Amino acid sequence: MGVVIDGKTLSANIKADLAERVRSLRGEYGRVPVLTVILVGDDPASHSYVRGKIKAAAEVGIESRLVELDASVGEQELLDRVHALNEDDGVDGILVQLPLPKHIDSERVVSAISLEKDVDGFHPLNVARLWLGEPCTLPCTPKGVMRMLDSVGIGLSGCNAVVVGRSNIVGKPMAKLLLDANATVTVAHSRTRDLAEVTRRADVLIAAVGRARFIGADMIKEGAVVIDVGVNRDETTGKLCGDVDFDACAGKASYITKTPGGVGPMTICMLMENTIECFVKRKSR
Ligand code: L34
Repeated sequence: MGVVIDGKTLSANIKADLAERVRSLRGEYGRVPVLTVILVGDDPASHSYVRGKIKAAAEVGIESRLVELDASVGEQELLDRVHALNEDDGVDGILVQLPLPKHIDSERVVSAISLEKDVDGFHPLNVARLWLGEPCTLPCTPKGVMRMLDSVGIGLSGCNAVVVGRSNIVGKPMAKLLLDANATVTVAHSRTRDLAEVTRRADVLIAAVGRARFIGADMIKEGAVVIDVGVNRDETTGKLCGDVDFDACAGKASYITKTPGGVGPMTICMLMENTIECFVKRKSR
């Protein structure tokens, strides 16, 4: 049985350190960091994730504000909201929970967030900086995965890392962070030929496909490190499950994460860290 990298415990430990940091920042600057989350529509998953963010902020001592907008909100109204928050000196971080309704151009909205308040690291200039190797805000999920690997001392240099999934918020930045850690990185996806043959070569496998229990035991190598980024709802049981068939893979992996209780809580925890970093950068300008 592989060792479970427990995102819940790790994130709780990191949040305790962040709370300490917020206390000292309050002393130094006379206020705590402020995070504003914009949530559009009534997608239950988005609501659940945002609740997690608001709760984590409270735990860490970050002040959070939630702007809830109807799914029918116009793009211009949303852009106006973002602009107002950009101008508000009392707001340090702005997050627009994705996905947005189809009639809204998410790229346009994300680009409207001021660079210094982009706590997700999704702004095109942050993305460019990431790929150029310049200082930037790292996207929360890949950052959290790297922290999980680091927490158990996985040596990435020279290893074969395979990322399954090529989204802008997970797959692509994940590949770049692994590359920076000197892994040999393969990005596989829905069109990859003989996917199992590719994933079986992975010393470190990152699953970010969004398909319930897609990665089975036959797709991983004995002793592989398996990180499950997926959060899916099982059609029949209604329970959350990952992209990895945990029960099938746990015996074969050396290290493995669970869903829930794995990458999700780390994503939220890294958001808290990014909010603090944006606050400090703004204050020390
Ligand atoms: N702007 N949009 C923006 N930033 C993000 O960083 C996200 N993401 C993804 C979706 N859209 C976003 C998140 O917040 C995914 N995501 C996210 C965050 C938290 C969790 C899962 C996904 C999480 O906490 N998962 C829990 C279970 C939560 C539940 O019960 O619903 C877990 O233990 O995995």
